[in-house]
Amino acid sequence: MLIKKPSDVLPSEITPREWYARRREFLRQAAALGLAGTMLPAARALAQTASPIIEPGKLAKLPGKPSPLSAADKRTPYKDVVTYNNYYEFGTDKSQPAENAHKLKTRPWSVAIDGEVKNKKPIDIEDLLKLAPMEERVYRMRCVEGWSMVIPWVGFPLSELIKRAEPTSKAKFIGFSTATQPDTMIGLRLPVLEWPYVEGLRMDEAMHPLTILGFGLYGEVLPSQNGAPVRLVVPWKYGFKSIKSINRITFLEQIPKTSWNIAAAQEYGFYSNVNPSVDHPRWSQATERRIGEDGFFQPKRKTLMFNGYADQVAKLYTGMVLKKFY
Ligand SMILES: Nc1nc2c(c(=O)[nH]1)N[C@H]1C(S)=C(S)[C@@H](COP(=O)(O)O)O[C@H]1N2
Ligand SMILES: [Mo]
Repeated sequence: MLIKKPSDVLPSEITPREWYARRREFLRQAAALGLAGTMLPAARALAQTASPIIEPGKLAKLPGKPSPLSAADKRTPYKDVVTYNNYYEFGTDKSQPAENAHKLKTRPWSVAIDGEVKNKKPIDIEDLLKLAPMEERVYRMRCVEGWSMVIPWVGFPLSELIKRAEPTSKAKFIGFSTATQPDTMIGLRLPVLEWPYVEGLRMDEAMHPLTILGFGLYGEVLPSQNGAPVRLVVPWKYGFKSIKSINRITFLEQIPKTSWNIAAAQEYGFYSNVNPSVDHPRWSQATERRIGEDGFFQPKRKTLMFNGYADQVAKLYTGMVLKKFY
C-alpha cells in the first residue's frame, strides 16, 4: 500500500494545512489505485441510503430537567448544531459528519470500565441512561479553530459514573476512547489522527459538576454526528476534549494520551482550557465567531477566560502556569 500510515509520519510533521494536503493526496492515490471505485461511491452511498438527521423531531425524545448551571446565552439553531461538526471518524470537512454519521451503529453499545477501579463491570448503554436523572445543560462550547456555539445538552454529571466505578486511591486521571467502526466510519481510512480517538481529564476535572456525559441535545437523543450514544461535554475546555461516541473509560495513575497531543504536541496540550491570553502557535485565541449569529464580516466576539466558566473552575488551576500547562 502506498498510503502513509500515521506511524510512518512524525507527529511533529503534521499541521492542519498538511492534513488537507494529505487528504487530497490520499484521495488522489486512492483514485490511482482504483480504490476510488470502492471507497468514494461507498462514501456517497453512506450519504444516500439512510436519512441524515438535520432537523428536530426525528429522534427519540430525551427530556432533561432545566439546570441552574445552564448559560443564558441565545441557543445556536438546531440545524447549525447538527450540520457544522468536527467528527473526524466521519470525514474532516464540517459537513461530512452530518452526511455520513447516521450509519453509526449505536446499539448494542456498552462502555468498558477499566484500570484503577474496584468495579470493572462494563455498563450497557440502557443501564447507563438510567444511572442518574437527566438534566438539560445549556453550555457555551468553543472550538480551538475559533468558533463557538451554545448547545442545550441533555445528560448528567460524569461523577455519577465515576462513583459507580469506585476508583482506587491510585486513580489520578481518566482516559476516554471513541469506538472504531471501520465499516461505518469512513474517516478511519484517512491518516489524519491515530485511531481510536482518545481524550483525558484529571480526576478533579472529571468530578467537577460542570463535566457531564451527554446523551442528547435539544430534548432528543444525540444525532450520531454529535457523538451518539454517549459523549463527554466539558464546557471550559476547547471542543476537542469533548470526545464523542465513548466505548471505554480507563482510570489511570499517569496522565493519559490524547489524540491531538499525539498529532501535534507543540500545539495541543493535555489541559486545553479555553484561554484568550494563550494563543495557539499559529493563530490568536482572543476572539471567536458564534455560529449562526456572527457573520463573517462582523467584528468577532471576545473569548472569555475558561469560556466564561472561570467562577466555577478557576480554582482547579490555582498555582499552575497556564502558558506552560496549555
Ligand atoms: N471521537 C471524536 N470526538 C470528537 C472529535 C472527533 O473528531 N472525534 N472532534 C472534537 C472537536 S475538535 C470538537 S470542536 C467537538 C465538536 O462537537 P460537536 O460537533 O457536537 O459540536 O467534538 C470533539 N469530539
Ligand atoms: Mo474543535
